[in-house]
Amino acid sequence: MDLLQQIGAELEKGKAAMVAELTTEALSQEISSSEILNEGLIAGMEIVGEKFRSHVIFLPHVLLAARAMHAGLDLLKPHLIKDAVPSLGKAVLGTVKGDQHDIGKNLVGIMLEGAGFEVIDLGTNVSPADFLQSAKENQARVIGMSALLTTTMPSMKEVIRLLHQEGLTGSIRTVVGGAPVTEEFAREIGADAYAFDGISAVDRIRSLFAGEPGLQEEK
Ligand code: B1M
Repeated sequence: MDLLQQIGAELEKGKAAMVAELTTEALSQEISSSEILNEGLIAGMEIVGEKFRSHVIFLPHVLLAARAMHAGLDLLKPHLIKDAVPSLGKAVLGTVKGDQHDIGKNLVGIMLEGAGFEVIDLGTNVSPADFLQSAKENQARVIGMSALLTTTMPSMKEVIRLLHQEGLTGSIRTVVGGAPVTEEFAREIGADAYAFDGISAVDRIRSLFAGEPGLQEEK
C-alpha cells in the first residue's frame, strides 16, 4: 500500500493522529498537496460514504472519519493557498440551513482564499436570511452555498428568491455545489453558477466576473 492509500485507510479508520502523521510525511516527500487531498483524504472519505450507505458502518464512525479529514486538511491548507494573491473581493460562504456537512465547504473556502477572495465563512446550518444579511453587510460579490443532503438543497433556491426580491441578483452572484447538487439543479433555481469542486468554483466565479475590475484572469 502506498503512502496516499495509507492516508485513506487511516482516515477510514478514523485515526486522526495517524492521518496527520502520514500527511506530514507525504508533504516532506514533496507529494503535491492536491494529490494528498484527492488520492488520500477524499478517496478515503468516499469509501466511508459507501460503507455508511450500505450500513457497514454507522454515524459515530463517520464522525471520527470527519475529524481525521480535518486533521489532514489543517496541514494541507497552507500548501493549497498561494501566497500574496491580490484581493478579488469578498465571498460569503456557508452550508445551507438544516445541513451540518462542512468538509467540502471548507475546502471550497480554502480554494477561494487561495485565489484571492476574502472569505466570510458563515459555517453550517445557515439560513437564507443570514446569507443575505451577511452578503449585504460585507458588500460581498459572491454567495457560495454548499448542500450535502437532498433535503436541504431547496434552501439554496430561497436565497436566490430573496436576492431577486431585493433587486440584488446583478450585484451579488451565486454559486452552488455539494455532492447532490447538479448543473441542472443550479439552472432550475436560477443560480449564476454550479461548481463541482473548489477549483471549479474559482474558475466559475472568475468567468462570471470576467472583465469586471478586480477580477481579471490571473497572470
Ligand atoms: Co452525512 N450524509 N449525514 N455526515 N455524510 C452524506 C452526505 C450521505 C450521502 C451518506 C450516505 O448515505 N452515503 C447522506 C446523504 C443522503 C442524501 O441526502 N441523499 C448523509 C446523511 C444521510 C447524513 C445524516 C442525515 C445521517 C443521520 O443522521 N442519519 C446526517 C445529517 C446531519 C445534518 O447535516 N443535518 C449526517 C451527518 C454526517 C456527519 C456529521 C457524521 C458527517 C459530517 C461531518 C462534517 O462535515 N463536519 C457526515 C459525513 C462525513 C458524510 C459523508 C460520508 C462524507 C461527506 C464529505 O465530507 N465528503 C457523505 C457521503 C459522501 O458524500 N460520499 C455523507 C468529502 C468532501 C470533500 O466532499 O462534501 O462532497 P463533499 O465536497 C466536495 C464537492 O461536493 C464540492 O467540493 C468539495 C470538494 O471536492 N462542494 C462544493 C461542496 N460544497 C461546495 C460548494 C461549492 C462548490 C463545490 O460552491 C459554493
